[in-house]
Amino acid sequence: MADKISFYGLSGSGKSCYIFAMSQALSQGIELDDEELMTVITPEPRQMLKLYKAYEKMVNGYWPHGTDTSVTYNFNVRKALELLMKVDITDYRGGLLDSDDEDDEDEQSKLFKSFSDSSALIFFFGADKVKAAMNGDMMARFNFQHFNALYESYLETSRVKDTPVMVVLSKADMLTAEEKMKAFEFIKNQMRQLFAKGTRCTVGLTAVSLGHELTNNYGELEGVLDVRATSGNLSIPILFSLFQIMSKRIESTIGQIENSEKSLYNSKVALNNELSRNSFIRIFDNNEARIREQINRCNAAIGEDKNLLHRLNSSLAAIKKYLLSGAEIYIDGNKIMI
Ligand SMILES: Nc1nc2c(ncn2[C@@H]2O[C@H](COP(=O)(O)OP(=O)(O)OP(=O)(O)O)[C@@H](O)[C@H]2O)c(=O)[nH]1
Ligand SMILES: [Mg+2]
Repeated sequence: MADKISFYGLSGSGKSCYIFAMSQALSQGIELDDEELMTVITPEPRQMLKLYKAYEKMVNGYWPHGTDTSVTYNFNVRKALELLMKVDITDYRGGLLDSDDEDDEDEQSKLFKSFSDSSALIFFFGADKVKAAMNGDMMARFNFQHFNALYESYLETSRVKDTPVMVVLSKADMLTAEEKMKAFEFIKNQMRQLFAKGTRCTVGLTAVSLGHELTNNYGELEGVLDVRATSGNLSIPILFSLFQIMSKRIESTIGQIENSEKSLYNSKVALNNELSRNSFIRIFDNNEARIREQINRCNAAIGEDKNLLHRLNSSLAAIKKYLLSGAEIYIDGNKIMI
């Protein structure tokens, strides 16, 4: 089954454009620290076409229209051609998040429910709005309150309380390096609920952009579009999510190995008991073959799981370095250093 990554952001915060650009960037693949290529590609030709067409439109100088229906994209993540995992990325229509229209209630409640089965929550804030909020714009500031309330609703309704969150400062090309640093501090301050110590949360903060000096003039795209795999931190929100999904998988694989080792131990004890039984009785009631089969099965499962664990651990190490070069990551309020 695919893991789920959910993107939330007000209308115009850049979610769809990010997905269109990311899907082009990551289909080319990124070379990780271990020199292996990681690719994120949709296995569905129609979706591939839809993503490509949207990108092509941008190349031809037009921004895509806002999203009026939420869309889920399916992606396969491969490292050196081996399928690491399948992920579904849901791009909720932005208008939904802050709509008070009664007609939107059903879809809205689906959005709120999506918190609980998502492996990572990605919050989008456009640089234009963050800049306005920093300059005192009340509505733009309210945007942060809105997300804090959204997170509160996740805490209240979700069974798991430690889903990692990445805050994405999108359209980062609108900011100078200094403004970007200030924006990071501002975001961390506005979202203390996530970034403060004692929260036990894993939280990431990154800035993404689709190019340089991009502007929107009545729908026309001007500036330099750059969706190379290593540009504009396009891979970072995805790598952050994968890092979490893989960490969880490592935990569960370790648990599986421990269980198989316990069964192996029990089977070995059973074999010893069997072999020490009276040989005359064993002619009529012999369990040796069955127990040996059990032992072989445990050994095979342990072997397979140890192989998987090794592969997951080495992929995780390769992703970690790349991730930390493009994002600030905090665990329980402490910044993780390379
Ligand atoms: N400068 C700059 N502008 C961007 C970038 N990405 C998106 N934009 C601008 O932001 C606008 C909105 O982007 P969308 O991706 O459509 O926003 P959305 O969050 O999907 O909005 P809804 O579909 O309404 O939820 C675009 O039309 C562009 O004008 C970027 O990287 N840099
Ligand atoms: Mg959209």
